[in-house]
Amino acid sequence: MGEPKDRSLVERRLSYLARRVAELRESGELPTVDVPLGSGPANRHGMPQVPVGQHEVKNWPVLDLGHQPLVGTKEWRLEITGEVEQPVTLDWEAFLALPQTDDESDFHCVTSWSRLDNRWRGVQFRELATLVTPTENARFVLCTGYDSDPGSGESYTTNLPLDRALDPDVLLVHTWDGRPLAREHGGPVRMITPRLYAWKGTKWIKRIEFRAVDRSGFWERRGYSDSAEPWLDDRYRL
Ligand SMILES: Nc1nc2c(c(=O)[nH]1)N[C@H]1C(S)=C(S)[C@@H](COP(=O)(O)O)O[C@H]1N2
Ligand SMILES: [Mo]
Repeated sequence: MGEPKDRSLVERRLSYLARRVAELRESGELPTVDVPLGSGPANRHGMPQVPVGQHEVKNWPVLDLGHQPLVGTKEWRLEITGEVEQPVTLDWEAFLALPQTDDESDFHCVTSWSRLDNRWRGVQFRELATLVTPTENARFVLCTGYDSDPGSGESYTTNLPLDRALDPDVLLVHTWDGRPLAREHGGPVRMITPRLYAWKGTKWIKRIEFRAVDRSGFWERRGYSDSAEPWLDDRYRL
């Protein structure tokens, strides 16, 4: 993956995981030696490829709220808004006209399966951030999908720290393994968050809101973690 173009974004990006580990160690919540962060060879950010409490699967399970919206590329729009200088709504053509990134990364579902070495093509989240220019107040991101919970009618949403969304492997993908991303996996476009649990990656994505104040999403309001760090076993709200 190429180097990001906007230096200020890069400078603002903090090593969130290292900071959390340091904080937890300082407070005595993590031992200073032999932390069981996971197993397997180190991935490219220095963590064991299979995080603690996860196991590898070879298939690709489908998880949704019981509603898989049918969104054609003609109707699909992505609204990027909130704490930004230039809000924008992209259609399919405008989205594909942005710089495209190929990457291979892992997928860790909080229900304990991990699917390793997925081949993706899409647009880096940080490319979209550069396009809209987050204000200096922006600290969090809230994403919304085209799907909703058939029971409550509530849209799928998920929140994550902006620092983590700016990781270079956070992509809005339209292609998996050389083929268009299947509807059941969130096609035409979904987000992926390889360094956070996979629920932070909104399928059928329709809206990205930059925010000064964090706002919990669908699963986060039902007990899941706002931060969702796989190597810290950070699954549930404490
Ligand atoms: N819009 C939307 N995004 C979503 C979900 C969902 O139900 N709706 N499920 C999440 C969960 S819990 C996981 S593990 C992954 C599952 O992606 P997959 O079905 O492609 O495996 O998508 C996440 N993103
Ligand atoms: Mo999940």
